Amino acid sequence: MRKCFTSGADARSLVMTHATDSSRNLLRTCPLCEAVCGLELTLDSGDHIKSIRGDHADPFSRGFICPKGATLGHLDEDPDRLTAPMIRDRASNTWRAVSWDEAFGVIRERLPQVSAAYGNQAVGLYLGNPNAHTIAGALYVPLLIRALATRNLFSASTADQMPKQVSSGLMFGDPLTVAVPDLDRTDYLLMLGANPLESNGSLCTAPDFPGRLKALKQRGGRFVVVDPRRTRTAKLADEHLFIRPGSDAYLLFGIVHTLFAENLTTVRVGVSGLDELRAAAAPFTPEVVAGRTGVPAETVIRLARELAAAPTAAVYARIGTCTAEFGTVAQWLVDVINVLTGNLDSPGGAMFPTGAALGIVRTRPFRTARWTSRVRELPEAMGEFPVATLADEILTPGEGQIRAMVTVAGNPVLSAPSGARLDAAFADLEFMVSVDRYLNETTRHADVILPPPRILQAPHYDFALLNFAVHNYARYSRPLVPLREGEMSEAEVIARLALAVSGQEPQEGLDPLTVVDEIVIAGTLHKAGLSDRRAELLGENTTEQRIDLMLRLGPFGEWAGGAQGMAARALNETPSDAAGDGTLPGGLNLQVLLDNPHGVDLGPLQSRLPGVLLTASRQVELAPAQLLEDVARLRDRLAAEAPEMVLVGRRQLRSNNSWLHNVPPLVGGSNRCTLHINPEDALRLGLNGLAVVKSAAGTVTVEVEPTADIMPGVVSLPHGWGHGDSTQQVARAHAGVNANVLTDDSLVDAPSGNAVFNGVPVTLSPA
Ligand SMILES: Nc1nc2c(c(=O)[nH]1)N[C@H]1C(S)=C(S)[C@@H](COP(=O)(O)OP(=O)(O)OC[C@H]3O[C@@H](n4cnc5c(=O)[nH]c(N)nc54)[C@H](O)[C@@H]3O)O[C@H]1N2
Ligand SMILES: Nc1nc2c(c(=O)[nH]1)N[C@H]1C(S)=C(S)[C@@H](COP(=O)(O)OP(=O)(O)OC[C@H]3O[C@@H](n4cnc5c(=O)[nH]c(N)nc54)[C@H](O)[C@@H]3O)O[C@H]1N2
Ligand code: SF4
Ligand SMILES: [Mo]
Repeated sequence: MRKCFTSGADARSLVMTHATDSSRNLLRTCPLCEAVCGLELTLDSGDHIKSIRGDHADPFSRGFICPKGATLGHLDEDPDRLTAPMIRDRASNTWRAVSWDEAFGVIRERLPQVSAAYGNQAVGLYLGNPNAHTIAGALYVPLLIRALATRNLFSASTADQMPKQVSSGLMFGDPLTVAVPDLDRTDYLLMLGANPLESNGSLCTAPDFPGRLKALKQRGGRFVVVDPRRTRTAKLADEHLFIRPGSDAYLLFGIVHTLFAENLTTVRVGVSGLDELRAAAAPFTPEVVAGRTGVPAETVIRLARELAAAPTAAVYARIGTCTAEFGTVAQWLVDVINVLTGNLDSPGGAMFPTGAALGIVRTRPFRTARWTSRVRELPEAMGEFPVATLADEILTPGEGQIRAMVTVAGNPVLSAPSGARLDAAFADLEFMVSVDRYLNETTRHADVILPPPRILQAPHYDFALLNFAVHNYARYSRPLVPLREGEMSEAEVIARLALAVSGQEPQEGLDPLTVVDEIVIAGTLHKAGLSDRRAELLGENTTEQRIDLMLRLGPFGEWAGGAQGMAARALNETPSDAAGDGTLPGGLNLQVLLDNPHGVDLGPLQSRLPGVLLTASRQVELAPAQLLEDVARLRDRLAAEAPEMVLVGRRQLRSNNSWLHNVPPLVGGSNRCTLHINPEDALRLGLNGLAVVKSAAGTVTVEVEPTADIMPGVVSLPHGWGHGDSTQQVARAHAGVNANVLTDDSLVDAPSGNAVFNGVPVTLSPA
């Protein structure tokens, strides 16, 4: 077996050098956002974080760090963080800390009562964003999903990226086959509805996104931003275009129309549906879309020409375009343009990353609507219902009504549309369990809260995010601080919760985590034809052994392709790498990552078509029927009148959705919950100081902040605020308002069920 990795001897000594007599330097991946930065932390003898720096030896993040990573110590020592399980007395609405046994005992008694009385569908599950950043979320939450056996599964995905997954699923056959811009090699980047200078990127894992954009400009590339706000990213770009919120699908169709009209298409991958696509694009002339988007027709035409003429180019679109009424159509058109300009799956274009760990192996083409939700008959996507219908399912009586909820790492009262309605819905439940570090706007409705330990006590591997990385890379971090008496890893919390919801107690003398892991390991080895190799798995515990197994069976792994792949390699029939072209290093396992604690560079993105396609045609589907249906709706909508004022969101560098507002160095300054409004609008509407903002869903009163950086007719509120009743001291002192009181859960993106946060019609008046 060819080994392409450097020796880890030097690296190993760095994992734990003694900074001074009593303190030590440790390495870990930052778990807060999608940028997966390597961190170097100095801990004192009491395991207290003394300082944090970016890890300069990390081949991917190269020392980058943002204010959130740098203040992880404050988060870690937050006095309001829960350190013991909590039980709420409903009569007095008071909380008390209890033992793990007592907490699981209450769950074991109460939750099965709800499913016994009303059936499995009466228990709902909501999974929040941090599940995408934890090993517990990746490896153990699936067990909880199985244990609950409910179709009432909801997550932050339908408040976020579901449109990208549905469009990818329909075009490529697998919702996890997502193309990312080849940021480090592209000559031209068209970015819509993303602000990576504040967010550090999403569905495009790229530590130091700002530096990578500067490098693009330095090598003579061009970079254009489309956003109703002149963001920090827009200011860095060569060109910024204002766009009316919710109209990206029109702009993108205008580009597609032009590519066809001017014969600028260069399709380099196997496709089907080209003629249907051309017909669908026909009505969306640059002039027609200009009326809707506010982007002049000649600009639309120029963008199409520039994309076609650039040696390499990528279109990338994120939250601003996903959380909109035509989110899936917009995401589809992003990849359509990447195909039509010859840039899909091509270096410098939009490419499919190769995650190192074996993922879910799908064998059938993706479909949605295999079942529908009870109240609004909304289609499932990836086994989930839209979070925009969670309140309906709790509040609408009838068979299958949700009467109990489990939430894991989520705060939907602040993050889901019609947040106030969801708040009332949670208050109406008979029982609720939350796995969370905080007592917050959502978990305050729980009967039991189960807290994970300190971030430093968890191991880390980015199972989800490394599948979207702009450079192939892997990094594993062991827990930096051991669990102490009375503390439980989140993995074990979830494994025990899965037992408790089924009314089961852990078997005497058996560790539930080990039991589960052994079952998974045996099953995986069996499928790979490697049942006799159990003893070879490395790791200090069964969680690590699972990771080792996933790395070995992954595309760069020592056991890639299972017994069959290994036999073929032994016969020298195929090279020792998954790409089959001799370009990928092979031989990966956990030991390689332990020997290289700064992370392992697995090389630039490689072309992966048609191998990764799972469509029935084994071609890229350019005109999926479900999306053409929505195009008809998009066309009809051309006649609708545009509202006078609409609301969009915004992310702030020093926030992270709803849960970093209790960290003193992160709040204050520019990180405040204010309503951005164009000075012309503020003057016209007589707004200064406080304004009352009304939508179909609700009303908030908030301080206005006039700025020419937002286009006229648009106002912006960041989400995740609204901590007025919080028991978190700092958050309450910087409460802000819940933007999602204004967003409306009755509206979703039809193909994906995704929530609509952008383009919400509002009226404004002085308070
Ligand atoms: N208006 C508007 N709304 C939005 C958005 C928007 O742009 N505009 N964005 C949407 C997007 S993209 C997302 S992803 C969602 C996020 O939606 P959610 O995931 O529901 O919200 P978060 O605020 O991320 O909540 C995370 C919760 O996890 C807890 N937590 C943190 N770390 C851990 C951990 O390690 N383990 C456990 N068990 N809990 C942990 C935190 O205390 C917090 O309660 O919000 C969406 N909402
Ligand atoms: N600092 C920080 N970083 C974060 C987070 C955070 O809360 N804070 N959250 C993390 C999460 S969960 C995610 S999903 C990512 C998201 O990462 P991004 O997708 O980069 O999210 P935003 O920064 O909200 O950028 C969305 C942009 O879309 C614009 N926009 C609004 N409506 C429209 C529209 O109709 N069309 C167009 N073209 N643009 C529009 C907004 O003005 C905004 O600038 O960020 C992650 N990183
Ligand atoms: S950019 Fe994201 S991953 Fe990097 S340090 Fe900041 S929060 Fe952590
Ligand atoms: Mo997100």
